Amino acid sequence: MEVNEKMPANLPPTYYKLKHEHEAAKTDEERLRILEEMLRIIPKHKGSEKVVSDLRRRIAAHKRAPSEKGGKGAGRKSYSEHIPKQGAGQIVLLGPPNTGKSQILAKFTNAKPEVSATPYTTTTPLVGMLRYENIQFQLIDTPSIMQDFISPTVLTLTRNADISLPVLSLASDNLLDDLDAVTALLNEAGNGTPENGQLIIANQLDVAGADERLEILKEFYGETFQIYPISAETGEGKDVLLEELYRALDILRVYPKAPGKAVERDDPIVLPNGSTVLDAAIGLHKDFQEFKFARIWGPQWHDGQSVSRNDVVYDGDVVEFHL
Ligand SMILES: Nc1nc2c(ncn2[C@@H]2O[C@H](COP(=O)(O)OP(=O)(O)OP(=O)(O)O)[C@@H](O)[C@H]2O)c(=O)[nH]1
Ligand SMILES: [Mg+2]
Repeated sequence: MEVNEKMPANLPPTYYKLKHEHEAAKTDEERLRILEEMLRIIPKHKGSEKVVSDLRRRIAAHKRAPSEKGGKGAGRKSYSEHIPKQGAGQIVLLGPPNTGKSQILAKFTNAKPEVSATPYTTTTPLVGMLRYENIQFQLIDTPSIMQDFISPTVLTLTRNADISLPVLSLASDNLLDDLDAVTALLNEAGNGTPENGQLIIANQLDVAGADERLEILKEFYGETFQIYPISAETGEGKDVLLEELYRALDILRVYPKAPGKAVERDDPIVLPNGSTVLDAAIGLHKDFQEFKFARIWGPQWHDGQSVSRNDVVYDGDVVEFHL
């Protein structure tokens, strides 16, 4: 197996040493270890983009099908990652390199991803919690997608997400190609397509020429995608985006109230739209599912009226359970 022949000139000597080791390696195990080491030490910039993407593809191929290659692959764990959901919804950022996915995670959450002008900086998914009013969304930053290769990890995350959220950059001169790469991933994952009102972030609204590029993007795709222009740098567009994410998650918040006590506003019960009084009781605590009766407050109700377990609840309702 030859590692990409068209090498940029400025690779470190260790890289070439490893390349020779790779060629001499006898087992897949060894080859994988060397490829990972090559990826680790290679400087990541525009000039090395091809080599980096080539290395990643080889590493993924080794991990995907170790036994097909003659190695002792039986019993190896799957490398495609699944991240358990937390908070009111799982939102997975995905997209081409350098669009600002890590910057969004860094600015919008407490997570500390590496943000850099070199493409493919992010190599593993990273999670942060994104506050929206009195709830939190789980935001996941992922390794950037490549033109000709879909990473199993990113694919799995995209599949399992409540919202798969592509991030494009208004600093890119290849916006339409970028969107094609994103669409290919969404189609493969079967989660997120224009038909179901796919949301897209157009980041870096603050850069020179962003307005013009946004116009072009809207002209071509404004009808098929819901495009949200933001600047992770300045925070512009963030509030509008968060409101839309809340709406797209299709959830509601109800507020529990103990008899004779004030309403708890800072810890809502979060439920899918269409949930019932019983769902709210279970959401509060399993002990409440046997409640005797419940009273409710909200625009759809008479203040404090009694409701039955199967009545649907509305966003913002206050519910008082009597055991
Ligand atoms: N001006 C401006 N620059 C931004 C913005 N968001 C990100 N950047 C810059 O764009 C570059 C790439 O940002 P990252 O967040 O590392 O991009 P990424 O999508 O995670 O890319 P990978 O390296 O592939 O992981 C960095 O130099 C950021 O500082 C933005 O809203 N405005
Ligand atoms: Mg990144």
